[in-house]
Amino acid sequence: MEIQLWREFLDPYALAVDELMIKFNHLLTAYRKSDDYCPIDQVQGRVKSIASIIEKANRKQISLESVEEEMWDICGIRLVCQFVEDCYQVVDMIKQRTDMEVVSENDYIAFPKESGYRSYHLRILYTVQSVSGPKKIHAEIQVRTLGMNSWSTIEHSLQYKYRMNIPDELKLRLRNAADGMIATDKELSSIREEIRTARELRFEEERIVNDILLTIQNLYRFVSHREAVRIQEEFYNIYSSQNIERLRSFATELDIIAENNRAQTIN
Ligand code: 0O2
Repeated sequence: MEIQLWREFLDPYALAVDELMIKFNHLLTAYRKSDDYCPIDQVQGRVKSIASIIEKANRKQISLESVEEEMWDICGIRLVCQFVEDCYQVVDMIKQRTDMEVVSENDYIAFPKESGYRSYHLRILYTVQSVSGPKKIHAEIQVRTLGMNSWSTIEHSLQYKYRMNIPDELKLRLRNAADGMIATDKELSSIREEIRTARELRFEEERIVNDILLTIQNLYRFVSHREAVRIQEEFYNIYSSQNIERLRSFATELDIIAENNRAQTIN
């Protein structure tokens, strides 16, 4: 295929990656806005490079004419989670969506590959509106924990270095490292409530501080300079006490002051 034709061929895949990333990132933002814990920690996406498509087609003995039907990961989305439990929750969320159709799945978390690779793979059909009308394209969503992600990234670079022929001794060490990751994931799952609460508190604090700063900024236009400075100093004092309760009640008091001065901010 000529380079120009490859570009045209890959165009809808690029559109799908953009759209899917926006959708999953939107979920992340929506959860955070409502101070809820989001099972997705990071969203990544990419269109496979032409070189990588050709290399994989050779490796898997797929003819270039049938790449569109047979290669599912030209458009790839990776959803990285903190805990194994989150991965399964994310898989369920995806299956319930009406804007993508899950065609098949592979649970390499419960059943890791020989290499030690773990991840949940979903093959989906996703419709994009291309210049020539609606087009259903194949995409692969990989759902994995942060630990699985680092292992896989490292192993992937080694595969690249050794041209898919990693020496046996190194393979064994990678499998040992994968076992270590399984143990780490289990350990983290056992303290996940504590980690989740800490994280939620951090996001709540960030949100409150942002609201307070916006309101103070606004108040400068409605109250005397001296009063605004006093409020600002009080905020610095409370913030440095690292007491979320005090921060919450300060935010409430500030809202009342803003309301009385008709200086509320709209977020
Ligand atoms: P790249 O550069 O990441 O795109 P599936 O049918 O998808 O459930 P299967 O049959 O293993 O699983 O498919 P395939 O095509 O071999 O693998 C799909 C993708 O999964 C790979 O894409 C990798 O991203 C990832 N993957 C699968 N096995 C391994 C593994 O042993 N190690 C690592 N690091 N990743 C793996 P690409 O095209 O190989 O790579």
